[in-house]
Amino acid sequence: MATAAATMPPLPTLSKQVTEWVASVRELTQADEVYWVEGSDDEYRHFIGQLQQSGELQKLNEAHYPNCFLARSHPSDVARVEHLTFVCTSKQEDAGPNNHWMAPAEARAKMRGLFSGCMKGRTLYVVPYCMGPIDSPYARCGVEITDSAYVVINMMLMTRAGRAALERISREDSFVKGLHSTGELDPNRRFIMHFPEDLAIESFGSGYGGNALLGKKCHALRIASYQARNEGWLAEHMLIVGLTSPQGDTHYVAAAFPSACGKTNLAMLIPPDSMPGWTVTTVGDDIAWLHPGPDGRLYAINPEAGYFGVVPGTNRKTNRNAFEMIQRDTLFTNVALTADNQPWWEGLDTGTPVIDWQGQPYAPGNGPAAQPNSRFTVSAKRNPRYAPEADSPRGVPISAIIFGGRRRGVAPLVYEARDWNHGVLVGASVASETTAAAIGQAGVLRRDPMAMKPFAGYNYGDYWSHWFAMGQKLKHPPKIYHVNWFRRDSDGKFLWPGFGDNLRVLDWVLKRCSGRAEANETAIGNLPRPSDLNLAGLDISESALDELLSIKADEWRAEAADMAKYLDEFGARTPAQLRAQVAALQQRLG
Ligand code: SAT
Ligand code: MN
Repeated sequence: MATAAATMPPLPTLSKQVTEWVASVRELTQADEVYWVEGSDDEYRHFIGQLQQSGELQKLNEAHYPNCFLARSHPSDVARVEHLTFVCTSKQEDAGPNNHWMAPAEARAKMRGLFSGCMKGRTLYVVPYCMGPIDSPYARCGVEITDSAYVVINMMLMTRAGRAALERISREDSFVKGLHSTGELDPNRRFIMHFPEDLAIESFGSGYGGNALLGKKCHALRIASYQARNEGWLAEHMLIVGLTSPQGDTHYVAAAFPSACGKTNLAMLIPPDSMPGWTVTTVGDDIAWLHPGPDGRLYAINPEAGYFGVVPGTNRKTNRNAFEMIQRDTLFTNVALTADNQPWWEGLDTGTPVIDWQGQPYAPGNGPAAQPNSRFTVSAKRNPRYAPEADSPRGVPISAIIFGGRRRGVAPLVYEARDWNHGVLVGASVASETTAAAIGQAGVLRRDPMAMKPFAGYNYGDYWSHWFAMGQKLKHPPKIYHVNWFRRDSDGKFLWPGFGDNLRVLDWVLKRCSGRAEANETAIGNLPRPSDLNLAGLDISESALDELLSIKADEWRAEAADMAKYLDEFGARTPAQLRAQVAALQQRLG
């Protein structure tokens, strides 16, 4: 990697749009040097070496965690910042009450001030990347300019970054422009701005995850959801999992849950011993781009190429695949350390922390040893159950869509929507307790329709209309479900074991999809009876099952009324069809 040579764009056919934009950013930021990322393994190793030298990365115990490194972020910069994240459309109502809005001119001026001269004495890295298989018509490209080498190596793991992406960009001459600087990490000078009408993102003052790896939430969800609406597809906060039954048929399921609610665990599920013969493979763990296919079914690609997963709680029992996956070639951010320099986190059943996530001697009085939103970054190829179809340019056909949240009450273990249009209400009704994935109080119940509250790049009212319109385009739409793995009893104990045992619910879902399972028709949708679920080998009480698989009409009447009130926030943009679905639900509830 010769930095001097890298000031020259590497392709003779390089799009002028890219070179002119890079030149203008260089002028604005006053960067000393420009480096174009090629995407090679040698280059990755070089960046790792550079970050070790600067002290930004620390090598972990090579015998136990080969090629693994630890990064510590600033203690005030450990999660997404929803209150500092803006969608800057020309008209405020296009961003909707679900987004913070700023007028584009005002936002651009503010960001110009912040970016002005901010890379003096530093290198500007140009990261061309492709979201999705490089040869897929569904994939979309972007270029992230950043002054953080940590961001570069994360983008190299999380996306298809480098020369191949730049070649595609030069061919298509259309890409998302993402500009990022870590700035001074001052929370008062931190903004994540989106300009969907210009396919542009500007992010300043954070080096963390969804704030800084612009291919992820900023591009693949906020900008892409806006593009998807115009172009007739969906960009969703969904994992994609492949399930092969003991009989040998394979189905793909997409599932939306809010951040830190177990998407990675479901995407990498290990079947319980009492369900032999099942094979579970991962297509994606966080984001799905869904397109109507030529056969009238819905096809999904995972735009990402790696996982940025929550570390705490990961162990051999909760997620053996993820646990094994992060034993090598992994970047850890904000975990604790043992005396022999191994990473440590809450929920790991071995070892003792001696250094906490902030680099201080561990003292239990100071809170958890690992930051609750500490993360691993690892290439998807390291997943022992990486689906071979994950790189397919046409995507995988989706049999069922599952929505879910973290709710101690009200929502049963699982229920099935009556049809696609009712499913739009089921998705729109997701409510979930907040988690450590965003700055703010955790454990507060909030509405999070389709698990997209922080990520829908336009007005939710228009977004629901788009969901209804998508149903019209599908001759064979997936069935839609809602699950809740987090239901608790009156003592606060979880009623359902979760993790691998969630396959029992997926088994019922797939049987329903092929007309091989019964259900109990209720006002909210179809629920399995205990006898409809495979419960072999599961130690669960009858009363727990009863609570998990029943609904209380008064709770649901209150829920429906609350939903109706929530929809009022979106005024005339709320589709009449969605109001009609709520009214029909209320009528069924009596
Ligand atoms: O920080 S990220 O947005 O990348 C992770 C998450 O919150 O889902
Ligand atoms: Mn996510």
